[in-house]
Amino acid sequence: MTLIAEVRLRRVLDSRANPTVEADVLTESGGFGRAAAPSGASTGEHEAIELAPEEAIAAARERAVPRLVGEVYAGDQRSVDTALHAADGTDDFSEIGANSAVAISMAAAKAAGDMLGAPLYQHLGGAFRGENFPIPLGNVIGGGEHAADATDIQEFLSAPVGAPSVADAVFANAAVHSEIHDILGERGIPAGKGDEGAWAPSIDDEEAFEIVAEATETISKEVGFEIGFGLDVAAAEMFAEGEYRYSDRTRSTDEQIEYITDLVNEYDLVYVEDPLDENDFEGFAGLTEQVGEQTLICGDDLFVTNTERLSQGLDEGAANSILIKPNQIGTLTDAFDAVELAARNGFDTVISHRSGETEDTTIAHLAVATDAPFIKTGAAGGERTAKLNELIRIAEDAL
Ligand code: 2PG
Ligand code: MG
Repeated sequence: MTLIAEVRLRRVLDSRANPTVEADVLTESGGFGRAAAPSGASTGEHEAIELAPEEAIAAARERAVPRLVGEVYAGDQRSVDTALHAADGTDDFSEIGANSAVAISMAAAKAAGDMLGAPLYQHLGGAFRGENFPIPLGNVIGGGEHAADATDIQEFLSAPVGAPSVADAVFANAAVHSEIHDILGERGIPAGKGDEGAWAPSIDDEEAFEIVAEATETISKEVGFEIGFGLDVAAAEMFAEGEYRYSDRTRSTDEQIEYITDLVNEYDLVYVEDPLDENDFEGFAGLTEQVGEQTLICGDDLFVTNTERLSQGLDEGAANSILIKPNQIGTLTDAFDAVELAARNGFDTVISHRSGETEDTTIAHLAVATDAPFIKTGAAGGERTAKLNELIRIAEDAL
């Protein structure tokens, strides 16, 4: 094991053309790792704090870098991340910024893998992974906070659950994305794309359900394996003063639970993320009781990759799966702890991108390393395909 020799931090562009933090970590033996922080738009209220990149970089240079250089072994991830927490001193990374923390944490892991001559997924735990590969959930139509004047529901996700390989799954999602473009064209509906590369037409949710059901069915027949679909409702974004505000109506919590239950039954949804407000553990538990046997109810803004919030969810039976976003919690160690707690308790894990992304591929490795059943990383767009193509390469290498 060799010590961290240098940490470099800079501002680079993300997919929304906003600045974000990129970190390089170099080790004394010549290992090199580079990683960039992603950034959310529909962020959870309980997430670790992202600072303005310049501020995060200045604070990390002053407080974190001296605790890492010459002090910590790059391959000892827990020590790297403990040093980041110590440098920050708060419980939400509000001093050095979760964006600086996560970039350094991921870059250190990459430097350690490089030093060992191992791909990142192997360094992060590939030796303990099973025979499965993560199924990519591909955002094909969306709106919410990711596009103006589009659907209320944030993401309609193609889910190729019957795909025989990662590559088949990736290409199936791309085919669904393209089929939807054709259907929109036939209907005379113009559509640009939202932040994650999904089509963002000016249609209501009902029409989006019709179109996605038709497209997944068509492509499923074409490829010869099952393609279902799911949702990220991102319900916290439409929750105000105790009710869910859709474009055409409002729903009470009970009505929202009934609505989602009906959708699960009508469309055989395989996945529903954040169907209720981020503080409504009770509502999540009620819905999970109704449909938890037949679909995944996933907590994103509800859990924010945080083991304390996940523990509460486990106690209350709220959801049956968790979204994992390293930047929500600030370090890889914290993200791994959440994965482990979830897996030990029978929750499925979904490793996820953010709406603001870079060409960084760490989450593809993280999904394989942790044997996650799902990865949510879009269907189209360079910053999304960077992860999907990396999954294809990893599969060729290891699965
Ligand atoms: C989500 C994410 C990613 P954002 O809500 O799951 O799809 O969006 O990064 O904007 O929080
Ligand atoms: Mg979400």
